[in-house]
Amino acid sequence: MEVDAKGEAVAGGSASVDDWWRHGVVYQIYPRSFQDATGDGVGDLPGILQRLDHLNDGTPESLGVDAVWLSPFYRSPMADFGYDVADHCDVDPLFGTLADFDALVEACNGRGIRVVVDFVPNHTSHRHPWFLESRSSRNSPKRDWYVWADPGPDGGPPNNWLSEFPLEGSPVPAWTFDQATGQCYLHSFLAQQPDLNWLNPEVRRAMTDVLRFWLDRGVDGFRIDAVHRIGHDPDLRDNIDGEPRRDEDLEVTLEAVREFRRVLDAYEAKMAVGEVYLLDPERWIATTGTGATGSTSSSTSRSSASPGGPGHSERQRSGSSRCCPPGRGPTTRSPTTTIPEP
Ligand SMILES: [Ca+2]
Ligand SMILES: [Ca+2]
Repeated sequence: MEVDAKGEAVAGGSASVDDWWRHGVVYQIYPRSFQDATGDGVGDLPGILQRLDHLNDGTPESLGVDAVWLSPFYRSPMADFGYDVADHCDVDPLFGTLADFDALVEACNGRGIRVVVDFVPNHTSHRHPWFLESRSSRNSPKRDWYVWADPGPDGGPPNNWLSEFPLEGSPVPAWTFDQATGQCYLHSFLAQQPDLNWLNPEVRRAMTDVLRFWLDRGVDGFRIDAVHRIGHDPDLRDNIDGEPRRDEDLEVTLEAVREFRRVLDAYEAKMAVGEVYLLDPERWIATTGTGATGSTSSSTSRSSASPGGPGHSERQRSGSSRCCPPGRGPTTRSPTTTIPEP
């Protein structure tokens, strides 16, 4: 059944409601700047609620969007404007409350507007309770939820992997030394964004539970942040010129993506799209089976599509030398930085 902008059933339609994401117009909302309803100068969820007529009031006078994608509104210290998540299952007070979110979803659904939210799987905030626990001791039950390694023989980083965020044009190691436990932790982005260890099944379960949390609250899909960074070489070997990068492992990533698909398939008409930045399409096609044969498996086809979405990392990459071409891994070693205090 198709529904119109006011949520009323309409006859016909060019596509099934189940594949709304194929033909629908999706509008990104950056909550911080969209509409401030509380008068503090920062946009918020109630502000979005006030503007739904602008998005789709059922007439040609509005934008007529089919779905909104909400950039992160989760609890966060905002080191990376919300892409450093400290609680995946709550709304940051800056943006409102879970009740505000529920009200927004209900109002959107009433107009036939789907709601897509951001999912940030590669890392958490360094203030996330999981990382605080992981960091507390080498024997912590959550130690292995993140990627910890001894410093290199020279006291520098464990390997030559670099953060995606250079500092004033200079490369920054993807490792930060933690004085308390004498090891370094991996962060593909800011030091305030420690990478989760997706090789750990407990991490996979915890993060897929996050998907279920929002699906149960009525969201229609996810924009998956930096999904290509989920996996990494378990042996933490250096990147080497001319070889596939080892700080982003395609196979482990695809296992996770297939798991996301299984979670979504337990619900009706849900979708996900990845922020994917891979410069080696031949390897991608060889691994996924997509491309010439058109035999994309349902487990991946809807979950890993868009090359370089307009997410935070793309924004921050612009103006900086983001990374090397495929197989052009960085080779320089630099001293580790100091762990940011919670
Ligand atoms: Ca506000
Ligand atoms: Ca990672």
